[in-house]
Amino acid sequence: MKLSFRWYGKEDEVTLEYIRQIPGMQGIVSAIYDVPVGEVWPSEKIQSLKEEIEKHDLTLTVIESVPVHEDIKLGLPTRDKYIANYKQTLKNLANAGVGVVCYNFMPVFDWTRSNLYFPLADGSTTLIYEDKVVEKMNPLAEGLSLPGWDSSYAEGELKELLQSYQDVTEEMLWENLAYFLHEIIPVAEEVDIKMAIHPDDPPWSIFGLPRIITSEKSLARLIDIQDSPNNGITFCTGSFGANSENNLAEMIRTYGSKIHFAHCRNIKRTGERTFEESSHLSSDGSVDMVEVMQAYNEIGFTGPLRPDHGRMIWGETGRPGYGLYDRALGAVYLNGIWEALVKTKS
Ligand code: DNO
Repeated sequence: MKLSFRWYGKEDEVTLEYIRQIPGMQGIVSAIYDVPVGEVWPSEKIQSLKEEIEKHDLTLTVIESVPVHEDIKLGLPTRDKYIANYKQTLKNLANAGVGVVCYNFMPVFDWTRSNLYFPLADGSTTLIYEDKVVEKMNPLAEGLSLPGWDSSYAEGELKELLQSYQDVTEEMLWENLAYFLHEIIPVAEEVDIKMAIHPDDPPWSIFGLPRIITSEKSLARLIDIQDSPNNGITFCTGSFGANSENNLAEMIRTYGSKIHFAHCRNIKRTGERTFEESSHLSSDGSVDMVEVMQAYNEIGFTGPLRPDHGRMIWGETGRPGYGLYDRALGAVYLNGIWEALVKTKS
């Protein structure tokens, strides 16, 4: 595996200098953040991102993410224009040597939590999800915004968008995903980019919106749509792990060749559809990280792997889930497990 770390570009308080100092760190996971969703990413911007990263002796291993325009997810006639742009972005990324592109197919909202600053007993704070609280949240209320959410909607636009999803069923969302993949995957094959869909987080419907990438069954269906080495998965243990029915290690073994990007995050399930994001340590959460890493080791995983959200520890403040300290501890822990596995094997 290639140990990697997410970096939000030059605005990120967690700098490339700091990331470089994490033992074993090799790759950077990033994106172009100032191009509106649906437009083509210009080659110059991609090139300068790559150069900036390489100046710090790191490599751009994954794009997380090239966002999918809502018209594509809704299956509107305008989708073809956005799909054509998406293809061009893939070509531009391939020209810069990018090999893996992460994306998701969650309607409107990306990852969702009910509290971003939940105090843990050890004095750190973390992200938590409680379904009962989310059920009562109004995504249209002023001021409600989460770090993964697109906040560029003009007044009234979000309301309209939510209304357009009213009659979109899970089955329709699958059809729209299939349409997108039939268009995109041949281009990904041609330019040698591995597409890696991120599971829905949490892996169930929220705010009445359909969500489809939630379980082993969804992965089977995804692969079935277009069985190509370029049609793959970002395997996120935190997302799938929120549902105890998902057997993570088994899923890794089954879908191994389709996993192009690994997110290793721990969560502690604290009730029905309720969880806290714990440190990466197995005994702190519900995900057995050794089992997970063992499965990756068994399948001979050589792709990028990154620690995921961290708690806020040691007084750090910043982007929820994406501070430096706890993610760095996660990276070192994962790398330690990996080293032990590799050495035991040989
Ligand atoms: C959260 C992330 C997600 C992820 C997207 C991928 O921390 O894992 O925001 O980047 O869903 O498209």
